[in-house]
Amino acid sequence: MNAQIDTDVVIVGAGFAGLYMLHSVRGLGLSARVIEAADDVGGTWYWNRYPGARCDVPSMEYSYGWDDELQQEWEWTERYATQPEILSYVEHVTARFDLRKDITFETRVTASRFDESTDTWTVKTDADEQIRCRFVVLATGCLSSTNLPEFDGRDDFAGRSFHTGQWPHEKVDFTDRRVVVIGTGSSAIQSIPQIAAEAGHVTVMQRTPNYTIPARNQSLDPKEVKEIKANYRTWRAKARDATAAFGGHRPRVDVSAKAISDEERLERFEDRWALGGLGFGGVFNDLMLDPESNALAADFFRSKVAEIVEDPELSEKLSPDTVFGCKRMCVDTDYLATYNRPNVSLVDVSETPIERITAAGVVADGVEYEADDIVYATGFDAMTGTIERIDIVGRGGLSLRDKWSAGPLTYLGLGVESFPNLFLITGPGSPSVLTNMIASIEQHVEWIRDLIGSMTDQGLSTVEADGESEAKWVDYVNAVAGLTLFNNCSSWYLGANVPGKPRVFMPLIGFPDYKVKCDEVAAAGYDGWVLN
Ligand code: NA7
Repeated sequence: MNAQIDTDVVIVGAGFAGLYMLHSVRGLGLSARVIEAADDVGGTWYWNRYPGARCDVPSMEYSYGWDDELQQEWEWTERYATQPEILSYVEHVTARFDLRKDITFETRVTASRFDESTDTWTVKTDADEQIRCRFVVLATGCLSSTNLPEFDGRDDFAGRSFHTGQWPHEKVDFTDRRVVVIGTGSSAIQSIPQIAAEAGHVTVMQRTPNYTIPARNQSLDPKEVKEIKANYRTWRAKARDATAAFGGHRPRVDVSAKAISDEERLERFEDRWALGGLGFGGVFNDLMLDPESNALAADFFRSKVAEIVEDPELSEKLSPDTVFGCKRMCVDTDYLATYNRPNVSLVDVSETPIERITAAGVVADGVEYEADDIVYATGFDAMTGTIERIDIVGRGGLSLRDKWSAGPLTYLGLGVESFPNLFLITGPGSPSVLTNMIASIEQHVEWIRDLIGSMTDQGLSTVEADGESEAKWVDYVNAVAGLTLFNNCSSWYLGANVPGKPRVFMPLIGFPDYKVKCDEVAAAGYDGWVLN
């Protein structure tokens, strides 16, 4: 104890989570340093600059609610904000709250070791710096380590290669070029229509067709914005009571897809389809619980594909036969219709995987698809990837990688036994990616802030998840997932997209109950945590 420290808190990452954490730590009168790998703020929104990148949560909700002046003064222009607009918002917040001076850019945290004799962490960076602190907060994001499959010959390709999650800052011109896009997740679904509008030819390599709902993006109606802003706090509070921490102003639907007539069901599906966006998933209350209800939604989606895609063979290939909503639903603008263009073709790589990359292109099923550019829209080592790339060592020399070798173990998704004073924001075991991330981030930051504040007031030096509480929590997260259909596909929620990653459902389903539980834990003097 009483070891010399360089700063009270080290925060890893300068995205939405890290920036609010920094502001909150300052509010406690403590010092903090943020370490960020990029050369500027923004996190996910700094890296994902691919054409068409947009948030799939409405902009009036996908923004901070913790400062009323900020939320009153900022003007979003569209229902779904583009990546550049979100990034300028993040830059605005950074300047407005003078956050930059405590952020070290272009520096990666490589290791963090807990010293039991002094109750401090020593954080190491790739700039050969060692920072000693009391608390470490991992604000590393859930989708920040890209997944780049190890295709044979990947480095032989003579053209340009891009990953959607590490897109160049300057505009990439695809005019007249032959482009192969690998993947059909959200990043591909957003970027393919834009690339196709420019390119000579686009060949999409699809392993699994996806469910995607039209965004129906539009300019925001100033009258509607005014109404929301008049009661912004109450409006956001309602969102915090909604399952996914957004859309709280919409009435909850408490009807099973099977409880009504075929005509009424179709009408409801059509209404939600016309409204667009992720709200489609809330059309009935049992789509993720009852396989038959789920199949009805899947049938409806397939009928839409057949309606939009003119070529029946192509329409068949684009029709998923997987559980609806098991992988995160996508939200698109003109994705399916893009396949009606003469310069877009689809290669099904579900049965015969991509064989290799050559200097000239991509080989699948014995055919070489020549390309000037390859776009890897192959996703992320989600939720745990970035955390496990840091060599984190807690009590007794225990490494977090070893502790998590069979899947992540946390209490409330916020802390880990044997790793005192180390916090995760939107960590595995919390609802995170199943929610509006900003709402989840705010809830976590505020909870961590209050805990650190309370420890400071009481003169306590460590807090650590209790082993039994952690084990029960992990069982609970698994049990909740087991009640749903979320375990029935190869999603990144389960780590199934990364070869060799343990297959465990990582996020907790159910934001409002989770928030109540966190509040109860705090009110009971941090039940399930060991404080010293
Ligand atoms: P996703 O959703 O993980 O999508 C990645 C896509 O890449 C998906 O279609 C994968 O097919 C495909 N993929 C991955 N590896 C391969 C290999 N080896 N061969 C062929 N195809 C492959 O990532 P996104 O960036 O689109 O979206 C991530 C999240 O960001 C999204 O959910 C939103 O929340 C925002 P698969 O489906 O695994 O068969």
